[in-house]
Amino acid sequence: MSARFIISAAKPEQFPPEEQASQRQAEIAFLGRSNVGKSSLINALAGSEGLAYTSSRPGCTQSVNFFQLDDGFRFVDLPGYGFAKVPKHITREWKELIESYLLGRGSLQLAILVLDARRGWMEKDLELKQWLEVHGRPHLVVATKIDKLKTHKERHESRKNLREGLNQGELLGASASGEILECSAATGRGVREIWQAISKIKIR
Ligand SMILES: Nc1nc2c(ncn2[C@@H]2O[C@H](COP(=O)(O)OP(=O)(O)O)[C@@H](O)[C@H]2O)c(=O)[nH]1
Ligand SMILES: [Mg+2]
Repeated sequence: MSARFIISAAKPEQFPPEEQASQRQAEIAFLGRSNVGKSSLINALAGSEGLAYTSSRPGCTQSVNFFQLDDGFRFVDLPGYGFAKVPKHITREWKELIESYLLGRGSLQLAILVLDARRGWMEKDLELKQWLEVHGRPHLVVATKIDKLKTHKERHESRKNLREGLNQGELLGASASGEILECSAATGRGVREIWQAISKIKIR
């Protein structure tokens, strides 16, 4: 599969035009904290390393990056949240940018909420999940970097935490339903299962 970069949008006016809602232009957006591995996951799914910019330095991407896949989907790399060093006014801009995308984008078919399998749910992740539910946006939760869990015990603990975090999130208003897919962008594990889940979405 080949994929190409379309545009890096710092404001909503720069989002590429939406075509008719059809399989060809369905957009899949990637959301999550800075540094969890959103861009790496995009590259793994697209099968092209170096497509989306990845960095070990958190808080780099403050814009919305669009990628066109040759099978018709568009991937949208949303800027990460929860990075403490970002000044307040930037956080506000981030919120406006992300909300205008998530609320206004007709071609958005699926939001993939990316978590770090080692860290599990943070409050911001649960808030976002709830927000997606309130606004009726279909979403899928993916726990990445599972290659960092070396032992059986660590993997077991991680799964337990992810499940329990979701139950806890119910108290905050997010529903505990929905499965959590595991993957590693480093080894490619779980990538096929994410594609299977993507291809099951009904294009609206
Ligand atoms: N071991 C491992 N490292 C990963 C994985 N995914 C991302 N990383 C690393 O985590 C850091 C942040 O990744 P990036 O994709 O830029 O995160 P983003 O800020 O969410 O887009 C980079 O140093 C990546 O190489 C993974 O599945 N396994
Ligand atoms: Mg990124």
